[in-house]
Amino acid sequence: MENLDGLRDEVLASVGAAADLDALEGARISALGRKGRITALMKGLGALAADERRHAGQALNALQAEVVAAIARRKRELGRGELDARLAEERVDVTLPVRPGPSGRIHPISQTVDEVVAIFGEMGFQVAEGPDIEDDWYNFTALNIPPEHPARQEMDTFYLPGAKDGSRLVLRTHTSPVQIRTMQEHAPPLRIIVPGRTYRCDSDATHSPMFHQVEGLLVDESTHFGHLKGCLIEFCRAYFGIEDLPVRFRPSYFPFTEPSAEVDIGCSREAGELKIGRGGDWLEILGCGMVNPKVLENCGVDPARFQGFAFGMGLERIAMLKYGIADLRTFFDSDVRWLKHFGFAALDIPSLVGGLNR
Ligand code: 2NM
Repeated sequence: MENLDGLRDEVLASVGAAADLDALEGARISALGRKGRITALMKGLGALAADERRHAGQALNALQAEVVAAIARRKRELGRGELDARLAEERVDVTLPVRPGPSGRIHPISQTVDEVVAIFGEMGFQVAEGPDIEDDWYNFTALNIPPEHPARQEMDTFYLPGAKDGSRLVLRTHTSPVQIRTMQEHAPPLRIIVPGRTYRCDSDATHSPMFHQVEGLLVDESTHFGHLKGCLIEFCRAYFGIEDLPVRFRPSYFPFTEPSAEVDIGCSREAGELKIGRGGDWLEILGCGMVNPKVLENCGVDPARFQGFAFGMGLERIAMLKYGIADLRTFFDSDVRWLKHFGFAALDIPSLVGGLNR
C-alpha cells in the first residue's frame, strides 16, 4: 500500500486551499467520493492479508476521519467568509431616515410663537407659562374684571361643573392669569412673554372656541407709556419685516390697564387685496396699556413704587396677516395638504440673527 503520509498532505492541502464551497466539494469528491483516492484505497483493503488489512484499515479510517474534520473546519471558515461578504454587501444603515427627507411641517401657529418669542427674547423678555384651567380669581377678579362684566357671563366663558361651595373653575379666556401668577411669585423688575391656548365660547368664520394668544408684561420702577410704544412699534416692524411700517396707538378701554390703547398698523386694500405697509389704511393687531394699579396691588406689587405695561394679541390673526392664510378654521382642520403648503421646515428656526422672514 502506498505511503499514506503523502496522500494525507495532498488531500489536506487541497481542502485548505479551497477558495469557496464549490472548490471544497471538489476536494471532498476527489478524496472521499465514490471514485475518490481514499475510497479507492478502502476498496483495495479486501485484497490484503488479514494482518496487513487490519493495520491498513485503521490507518485509512484515521485518515478519513481527519479529512472529514478538515473539510468541516474549512466549510465553517468559508461559510463565515461568505456570510461576512453578504453582510458587507447587504449592509443597511438603520440610522438613515426611512424616507428621502422629513415630510413633517411646523404648524404656522408654532412658527409664529417662535417668531414672537425670538423678537421679545432679544428685548430681554422670558417665556412664562401656566395652567389652561384657572379659577375665577386668576382669570377675572385679579384683573379688575367686575362681577357683572359681560366677559364673565356663561355666554363667553367655558365653566367647568361647579363645586359644592359654589366656586367654579374656567378654561382661561386669556393668558393674563399667567401674568398674575408671575407677579405673585417674583418681585419686579419683570419682563415676560406668555404664549398659550385660550378658550372662549364662540365659533364662526372668525372665532374658534380654542385659539392662541401671546401676552406680555413688563414691570419696573420708572416704566412709562413711551417704553410701551417703543417696544410695540419695534415688535410690529420686526415681525412683519418692514422697517418703515406705520404704527398708531388709538385710545381704548380694558379693565386691567389704564390708560389702554389699541394698536393699528398701516396697510393698503386694492382690488380686495390686503397689503401690509404704507398705503393709507389701518389694521388693528393688538391691545395694550399701562397695568392698572389695582391689578398690581392684587398681586402684591406696590403701585406707589412700580409701574408696568402689558399687551395682548391673537396669534391666529397675526399669522393669517403675515402668511396670507384666509380662513381661521383651516388652522384646526389637521389637513396635511394645508400643512404642506403653509407649514415650515423643521430647521428654519426663527431668530433675529439667523433671520425671521426667510
Ligand atoms: C391685552 C390688552 C391689554 C394684559 C394685562 C395684563 C396684566 F395681567 F398684566 F394685567 N396682562 N395682559 C393686557 C392688556 C392684555 O390683550 C388684548
